[in-house]
Amino acid sequence: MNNFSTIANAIYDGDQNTVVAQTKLAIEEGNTALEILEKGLMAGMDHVGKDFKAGDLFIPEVLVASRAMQAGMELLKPLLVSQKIKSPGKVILGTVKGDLHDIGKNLVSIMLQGAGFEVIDLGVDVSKETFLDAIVTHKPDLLGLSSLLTTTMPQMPEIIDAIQQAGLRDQVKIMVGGAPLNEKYAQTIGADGYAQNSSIAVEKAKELMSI
Ligand code: B1M
Repeated sequence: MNNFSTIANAIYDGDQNTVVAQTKLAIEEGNTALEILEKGLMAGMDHVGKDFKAGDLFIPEVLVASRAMQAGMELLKPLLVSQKIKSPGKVILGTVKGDLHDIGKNLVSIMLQGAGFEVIDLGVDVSKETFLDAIVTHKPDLLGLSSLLTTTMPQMPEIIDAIQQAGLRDQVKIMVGGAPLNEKYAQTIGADGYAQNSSIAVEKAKELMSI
């Protein structure tokens, strides 16, 4: 049985129990974690995004849908990160200050871990000072910045400038991502790379590590 649409609909309805039950079923039926993620969970969240934009859904519904999505992701995470391989590098990840969106960032984190990267996730609403401290403390190979709002995108060049000012810019590669961004913006603000989604984020991270 194809239960991807059941999962997508349950995400839309914020029905966490159905998302969990159907995701478990889809795993048992032998679907790959990536397939369940893309055709089920992400398809549901896409629908939420469209209706939220159109004014047919409101914040409380979007929040409940997000929680259902996170519950499904928890089940897929062990499958996506199961293969144990030598770490290609250390990544610090965070959503920039003023921005509370973390579903995409969490997916990027899961996929990077799946590719063997060591990921230190600073969470959401992360200030440039916190990013700087983390770079000094953890000495990552890569810094990943996420922003979902046009109002928080300008945090990114500020963070990059602060890293430059602190003399740390040549110690760390910087990758940016999030729905309102694009390649041109990444270049303009002096990032080393931009990724449109979590799979491309893994490819880009490897490219930046010269793997
Ligand atoms: Co908000 N929100 N939201 N929201 N929200 C958007 C982003 C919005 C586009 C909705 C819309 O109007 N269509 C809009 C932004 C408009 C804009 O700025 N252009 C918006 C708004 C306006 C807001 C509020 C301001 C609403 C309000 O209060 N009036 C408010 C802001 C709160 C804040 O952050 N300060 C707000 C709040 C929320 C919730 C809290 C309710 C919830 C977030 C819950 C959470 O994240 N824990 C929420 C949600 C869920 C959304 C939508 C519906 C879905 C986002 C999502 O999770 N997508 C979103 C609409 C949409 O995007 N279609 C919307 C699924 C996820 C897998 O995709 O996050 O794009 P995405 O991540 C992708 C890529 O972008 C990329 O890879 C990911 C995986 O493929 N990527 C990276 C992301 N980060 C990356 C980093 C990388 C590389 C790739 O390298 C480091």
